[in-house]
Amino acid sequence: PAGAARPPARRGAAHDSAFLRACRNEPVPHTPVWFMRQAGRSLPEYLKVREGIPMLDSCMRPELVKEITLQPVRRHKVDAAIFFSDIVVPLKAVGIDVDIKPGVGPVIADPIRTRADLQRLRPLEPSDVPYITEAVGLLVDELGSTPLIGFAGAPYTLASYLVEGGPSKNHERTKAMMYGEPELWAELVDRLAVITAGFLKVQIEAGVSAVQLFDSWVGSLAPDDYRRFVMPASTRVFDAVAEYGVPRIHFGVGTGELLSLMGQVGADVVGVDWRVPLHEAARRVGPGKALQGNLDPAVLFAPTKVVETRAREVLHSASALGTSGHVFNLGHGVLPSMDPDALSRLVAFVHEASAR
Ligand code: 1CP
Repeated sequence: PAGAARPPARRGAAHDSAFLRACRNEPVPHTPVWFMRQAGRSLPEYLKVREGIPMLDSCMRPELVKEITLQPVRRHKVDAAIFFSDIVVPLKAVGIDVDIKPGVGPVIADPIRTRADLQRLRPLEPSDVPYITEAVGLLVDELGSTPLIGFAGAPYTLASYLVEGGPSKNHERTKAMMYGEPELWAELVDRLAVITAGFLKVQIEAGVSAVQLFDSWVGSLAPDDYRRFVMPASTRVFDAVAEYGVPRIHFGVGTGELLSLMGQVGADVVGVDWRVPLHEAARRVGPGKALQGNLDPAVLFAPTKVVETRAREVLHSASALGTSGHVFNLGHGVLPSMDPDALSRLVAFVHEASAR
């Protein structure tokens, strides 16, 4: 729509936050920190409010979404909130029969495997997700100067759930389509790019300050296959939201060999897992992009002294980024069995150890 590139006034309060400054490669008073999956099963207050409410139902209740999104901000004093939702919410919103089964993850009733199946993947309209617009609005009002990060799943990762029918270790059916029926694959990821871009636009129009595109499982691909089968669709997503000027973060797991390409699809900030040190990631990604990461989540199960030593090493590695920004995060999500107090201590430590 006309004027969409103008940031809504409500996003203004967070403009000078450490998180957004780091995303823009500007100097910061301290290194900002947030955690992927910071809202959720590691928090007793989350388990309490979710009791008896199925996961995807909870994503459609704005007051509940607001409460769950705020819980880790209150408890851990993180520098950014991540909107409570899931990567399969936009798929459900366009009519895909998907459920999130406890202990399993997303399960698709009728997987997408043929050309005829593609018809079910129509573009997402704002009117499909009024509860998203409402929840983002409530949160932006409440968060004030703390930025809210919106997110979506990237075409490859969404395709994997849709083609396999659920979580998968080897992505064999997905890759069989990609390698064996490249034209069908191209149309599938293109349709997913349109849905994903639509979902991010709804969140940005409603006031989120940044967006993260999760391509969690893309690390299963070789660089040449990433270039050929994934880059065009992911680029389409980033291009579609470029005009808003909000920082765009791109993250995947096991993407050491893909970091340079993942920067090229249009991200302003590249997320790095724990397998590649940040100074090496910076060399691969190239100048001008901020990095996010990358403490091994499992380190949080070690004694506090060890967590602090390892966190200091991440900060030290990031000091080689020069004028590029650093957002401290884990290399992947918080695990359900993690001690919430260890996470709170880590936030305080990162703030203290990085204070300029
Ligand atoms: O009942 C529950 O509590 C179910 C657990 C759960 C939660 C808390 C799921 C099911 N989704 C979520 C919320 C969620 N999912 C958030 C917001 C919370 C936050 O980050 O603080 C986000 C950003 C996601 C994104 C998501 N969902 C990703 C990308 C991030 C990542 O971890 O790589 C993926 C891959 C999913 C799919 C998904 N949804 C849920 C599960 C258990 C899974 C993974 C299943 C699998 O292993 O394939």
